[in-house]
Amino acid sequence: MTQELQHIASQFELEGSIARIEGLGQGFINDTFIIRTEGEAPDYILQRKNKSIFPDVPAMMDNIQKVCDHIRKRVVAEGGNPRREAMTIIPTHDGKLYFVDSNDEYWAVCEFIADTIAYDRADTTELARMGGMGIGKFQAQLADFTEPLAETIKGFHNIRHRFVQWDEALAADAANRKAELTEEIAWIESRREEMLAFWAKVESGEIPMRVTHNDTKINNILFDKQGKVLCVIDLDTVMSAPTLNDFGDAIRTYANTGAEDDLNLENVSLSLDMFAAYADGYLSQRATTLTQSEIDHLAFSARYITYEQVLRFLMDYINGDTYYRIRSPKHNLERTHAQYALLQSIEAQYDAMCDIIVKTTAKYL
Ligand code: GN1
Ligand code: MG
Repeated sequence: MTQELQHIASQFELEGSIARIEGLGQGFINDTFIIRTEGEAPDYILQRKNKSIFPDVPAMMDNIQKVCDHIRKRVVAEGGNPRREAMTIIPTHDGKLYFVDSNDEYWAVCEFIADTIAYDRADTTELARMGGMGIGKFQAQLADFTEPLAETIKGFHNIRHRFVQWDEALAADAANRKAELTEEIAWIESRREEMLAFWAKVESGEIPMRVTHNDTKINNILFDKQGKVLCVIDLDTVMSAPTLNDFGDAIRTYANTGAEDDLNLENVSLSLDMFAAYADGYLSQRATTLTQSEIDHLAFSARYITYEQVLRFLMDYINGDTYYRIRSPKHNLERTHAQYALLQSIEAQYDAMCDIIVKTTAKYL
């Protein structure tokens, strides 16, 4: 593998020579490596993009490049450091944004940003506030981005589309697991109508589409050593979508007192303090720009995205674990249970969450 990786890495326009290549991180989708170089040259991130999940990697890389270029210009205009505050995509020697190997696998490289910290959970309200500011700033940087973006995953956070997949999964029952999942399936079905009612507001245009990251869980954000958001990474799912997705998905991780796949469901709950802190940071950047309907649905977006995550983990379990990387045979079911515990906690505190949004918005208007 090492030699193969060396061969793949050598296709890209790297500065310096390769010292070694190491595995990195714990993404559920792509395989990620770090290319360590000799001397002063930067290190690089090498990723095998999962082509069964991303059917058009060239279009995805094109999206990423356009968005990074835009952010880089904004950073430069504001006197920031574009090599640290924007992702730098490295092309191949023949100028492509990806390399296809002899097994028809797609690879891409970007610069590694040194001296940063990535978190798997938020332990302080200050970190949650900074995370909210970072995503708010990311959205603001892209507010005047007008180029069309390819839809890298069809209907990614479109619950109507997810229900089509869900109904197919139940009908096929590919792994023969449906019979043991009566209770879990009812969790999904009992909320189908309220989720579709929300999505109808997107379809009618009441809730607008904007450039959206779509995967803002905490470990997709790099913080500097002073605790500020430096750069938002993992742009694979940047698309035009309701920007509420980014708020909801962030709350799903920042405000969870437990882990995404916690086996002890008593650990799992929504921390109102973390929620308030994230909302404060986020609205400090976005309150004057969002529409009233977006603001009115911020708290609901945490229910929506967490519900969708319950559905996606359960659907993957029903399908026989074909989408997410799993670490044990029941991992997707464990994730389903842990995310459902979070959803219940969000539902129980929903009124308080709505109050926090009203008060915090008023502070910044
Ligand atoms: C995946 O790739 P990663 O680990 O950042 C997934 C997200 C899920 C998340 C669950 C393209 O994100 O949508 O919310 O796992 N990404 C894709 O933790 O499906
Ligand atoms: Mg990621």
